[in-house]
Amino acid sequence: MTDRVVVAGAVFDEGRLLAARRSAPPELAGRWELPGGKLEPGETAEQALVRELREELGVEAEPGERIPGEWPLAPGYVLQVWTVRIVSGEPRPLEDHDELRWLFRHELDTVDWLDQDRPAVAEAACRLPVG
Ligand code: DCM
Repeated sequence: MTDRVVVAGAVFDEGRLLAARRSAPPELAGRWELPGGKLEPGETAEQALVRELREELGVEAEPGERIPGEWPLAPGYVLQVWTVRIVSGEPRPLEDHDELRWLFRHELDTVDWLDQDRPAVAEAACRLPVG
């Protein structure tokens, strides 16, 4: 059976990457992730990403390129990541998160990323300016 896709955004702004701290479920709460969520039936990954970032952060986002790779989550789910540019709005933790942080490349290790997000964060880091 094909794995279900969870899409997440590597949201870049002014040389920083957006990190979001999960507030639920209890086993993931307090860990940091690239914001996103599950595809709904009939959605493309890009559509799901735009919807999720609107719901979770209150921003209008524009997906850019897919970050190469695909990472296993809970059985039956895989994580795919796209670079994202915010078209309008200032991200706020409206749903699923209780804190957001913009991190420069040298700050990426200062939050406790979900294990499954770490390879994607490392790939995203390559797209940030050094410093
Ligand atoms: N998930 C993840 N990493 C992300 C986004 C989501 O591991 N960057 C996981 C957490 C959930 C599932 O995917 O188990 C669905 O996410 P959500 O609850 O946000 O829809």
